[in-house]
Amino acid sequence: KQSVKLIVGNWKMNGLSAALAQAEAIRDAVSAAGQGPRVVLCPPATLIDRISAALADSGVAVGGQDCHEKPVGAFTGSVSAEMLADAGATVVILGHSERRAAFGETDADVAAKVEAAIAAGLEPIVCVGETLEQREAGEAIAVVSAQVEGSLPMGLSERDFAVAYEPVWAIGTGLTPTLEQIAEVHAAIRAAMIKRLGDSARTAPILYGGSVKPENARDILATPEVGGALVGGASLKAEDFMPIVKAAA
Ligand code: G2H
Repeated sequence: KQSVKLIVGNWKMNGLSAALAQAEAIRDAVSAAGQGPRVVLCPPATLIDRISAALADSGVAVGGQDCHEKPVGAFTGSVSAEMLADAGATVVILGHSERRAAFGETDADVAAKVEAAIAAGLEPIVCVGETLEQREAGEAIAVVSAQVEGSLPMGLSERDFAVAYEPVWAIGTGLTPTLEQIAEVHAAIRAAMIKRLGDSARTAPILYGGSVKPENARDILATPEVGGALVGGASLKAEDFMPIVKAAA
């Protein structure tokens, strides 16, 4: 029997107060749909408090998109894991390629943030993925495996977490890998997770992310070792997001 899938919406830097209505529409549609996947919405940090209040007890959880590695201190502009939890988040996306690229986050930085997240009781979703250049050089598996080993701290053993495979060239581009390519990388990620963390890493879901849409969600979610999806653009509106949620039921 398949375990329950995990569908995570990553709103990135999209969403003002008016977006609360979309979160409420997703909440209502998820509860109307009945049995389905676990659903998490990750809005900008400024909306976490309001959206988590609106989604309380609805079955749709709320997450952050990043956190600082330190619990508190003189880090102007940063948000700690405990602050996310205090605002109502139960999950946090870490090491997204946009942060690795634009903010220079290394595997070691991501691992430190994962430690901070688990110390605050958050469930981390750790992102990995190769660039187009790396894929064309035949390095995708090696790059992704090294990212898994470097970004997952030993403290994750026995904790709830997920890994998300997001090929950089598939993010926001409309391009997606073939199902065979997804299966191959997910199998390599599972092997790297077990090598790093032992048997406790056999059940943590491995999400696929990168241009997941209503049209491709069903096939991607039926691919071996795909435990769910990390959805960007198509998570902003309930009408796009709900077909993906339903494809995971
Ligand atoms: C990849 C993904 C969500 P999109 O960044 O994390 O975004 O679905 O827009 O490609």
